[in-house]
Amino acid sequence: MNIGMTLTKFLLEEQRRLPGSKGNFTALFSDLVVAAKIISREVNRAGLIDILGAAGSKNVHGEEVQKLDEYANTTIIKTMEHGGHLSGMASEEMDEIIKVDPKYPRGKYLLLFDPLDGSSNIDVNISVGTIFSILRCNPECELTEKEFLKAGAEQVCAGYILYSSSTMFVYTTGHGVHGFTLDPNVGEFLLSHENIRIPDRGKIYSVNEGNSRHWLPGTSLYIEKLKNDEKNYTARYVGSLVADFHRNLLKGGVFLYPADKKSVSGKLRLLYEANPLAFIVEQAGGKASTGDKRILDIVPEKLHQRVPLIIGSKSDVEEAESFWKYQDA
Ligand code: P6P
Repeated sequence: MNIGMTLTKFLLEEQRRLPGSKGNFTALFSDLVVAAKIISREVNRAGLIDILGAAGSKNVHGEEVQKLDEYANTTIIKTMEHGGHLSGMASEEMDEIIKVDPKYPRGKYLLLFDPLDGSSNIDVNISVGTIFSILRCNPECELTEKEFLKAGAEQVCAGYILYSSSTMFVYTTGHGVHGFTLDPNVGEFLLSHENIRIPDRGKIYSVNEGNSRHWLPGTSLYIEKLKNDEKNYTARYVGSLVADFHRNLLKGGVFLYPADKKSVSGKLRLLYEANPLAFIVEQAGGKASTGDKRILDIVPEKLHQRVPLIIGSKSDVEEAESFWKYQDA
């Protein structure tokens, strides 16, 4: 592991390697890294909040204690809005887009994010994550929701922060996928996983089998096939998308949150969950689809629209897709 390589230094070196890059990214990223460190500190203290006052109450300092997903949301907005790199933001926690206050300069990017995905797991000390996606935007434009409704293929950057036994920052700008692990003693994200590649096929499948009574025929047939496969697939499902995705990215495997009779469009959000992870997985050699359409090709119609998601090792996703002709059976 290259112990001296911080995320900021790596970005500067990547920027030097990329023709025409002006370093706006590096500055934007350093603001995002600050937000990640602040959220990581709070997530890792979560178990102590009861001592300091549960969410919605006042802590020992007499301050309102926020729910962690609200805290993460506020932290990202407050850390990112004044840097001059963004024209606006969209958050899973906010119905409407967030325009940068006119007192701050507008930038040429849009940040879309799920501030703390899987936050229902935080109370039981299970990994959670922040997911983000960055799109280009004309800083002179009249900013409306329409500017955010771009196909995932137009993303210029995507990533996630996984708050787990350690805190990891994983991102792509279209030049490979790179992972950094936070050293809390140094207060820096250090390069730990350069150029992550997902195995072409894995032995892990991740799906909520509690939904099997709602599954469409193709899903049931595919999962049944995995259970009887001589490769002895194993089931792993944390219930936190970032944790399930990250494990499969490193070890290989497939995650599914398909459309079913209960969730006709799936559960996960296109713009700030499926799109960023799809960009990452394709950059790592994997695949992401709805079952019959590439995630990154979908032109969004609504900011918070949901999408069915099958994502992971290329051969596993393609095998799942081969069962989708039975979905309407
Ligand atoms: P279910 C967490 O609430 C989340 O949004 C994702 O992190 C996770 O993959 C999914 O929902 C779990 O949903 O219905 O299986 O509990």
